[in-house]
Amino acid sequence: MHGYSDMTMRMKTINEIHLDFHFERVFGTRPRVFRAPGRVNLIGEHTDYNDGFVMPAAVGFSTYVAIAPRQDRKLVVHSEEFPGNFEFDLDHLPEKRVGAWCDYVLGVASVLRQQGRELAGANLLVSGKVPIGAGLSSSAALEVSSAFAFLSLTGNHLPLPEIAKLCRQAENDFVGAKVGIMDQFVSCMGKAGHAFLLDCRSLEFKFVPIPAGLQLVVCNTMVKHDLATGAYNTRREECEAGVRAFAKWDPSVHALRDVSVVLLDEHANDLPATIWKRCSHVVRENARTLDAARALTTGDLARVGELMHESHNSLRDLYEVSCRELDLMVEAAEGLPGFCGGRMTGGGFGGCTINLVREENAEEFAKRIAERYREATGIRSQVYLCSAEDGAGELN
Ligand code: GAF
Repeated sequence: MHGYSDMTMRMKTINEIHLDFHFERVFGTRPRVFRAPGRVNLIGEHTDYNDGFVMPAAVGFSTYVAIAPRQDRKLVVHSEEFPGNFEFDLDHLPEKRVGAWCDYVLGVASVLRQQGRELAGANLLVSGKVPIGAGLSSSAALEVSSAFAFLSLTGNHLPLPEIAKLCRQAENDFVGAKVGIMDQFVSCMGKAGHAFLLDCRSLEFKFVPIPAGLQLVVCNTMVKHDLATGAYNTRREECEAGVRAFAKWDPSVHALRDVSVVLLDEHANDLPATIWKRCSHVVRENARTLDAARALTTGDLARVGELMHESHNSLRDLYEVSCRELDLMVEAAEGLPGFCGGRMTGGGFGGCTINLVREENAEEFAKRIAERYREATGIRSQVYLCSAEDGAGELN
């Protein structure tokens, strides 16, 4: 991934080496270093916790966790970017969030312990390079890199989907954000050059190659969102209310995934308007995601673009998780040379848009969309030229 030049790529390597040295300076030993990426979601928004389909890709922004064992039962957690140094007694870990960034690390430790897995005293140094609150899943990147780091100390090996599940549980139960599995899963399983279509019920997935010559351009509105605040959890509760209603009409419904468009439309007037709007988004977004995976596979970018456009409108009007700045950023892309499709990405209420842009036009697109957005809002945005990257792992 790079900004307007290839600077970020070179910086990343320097950062990784720097993290090693920094750790040694602070803790006096050499660490092992683990990396987990953030993600963009091409389509399939707010479908994961409804047992539906998503199509994300891991991107080059990552969180790094350097770790080395301690002889005592302490967990000492520092960061290069985030404020505060934390020290916990492993045998008396807090049971609930302490209200700081270290909650994502603690949450993972706490779930590992609940699962009866051994935890060893450790020093950790975190370097978070995923923009925070931008909808690029900085939390999942921190959870997954922490999980890899903790497991390495005790030599425990877990299949990647299990790591993704334990990280989601950490965020659900410890941090209190009732997120689905998408972000943790893609952070673990991403593959360079590919998005992947994930069935969030069975966790079966299929890699979908991103057509050659296409760049992922991520535009940050600079409006921050916070998933742990109420709106995300409220959407989830509204979906659950929908499921309870549909299950009365059709007992085979266990999640919105099971609601067909026909059943949805039959009951358009039987549900409170807000609940119906939420259900309508999810049911149709699932269909759009499957359709988009087919279209991307066959290189039908015009169709992918249409589906992304419909997805954004649905998130804006039915699911009501967009905001003025996201809408303006989506509009700002329209008509720019090389633009194939765009929409808000992630939980919403701020954050980023994802745009599919022909590679040869990407630099110019980045410049022009930033100008248009600034004219419309007065806000100086950040635009990242990304490609799909590999999921989490250890650095050599
Ligand atoms: C956030 C959540 F973490 C995901 O699980 C998903 O629900 C997404 O919002 C919306 O699609 O990123």
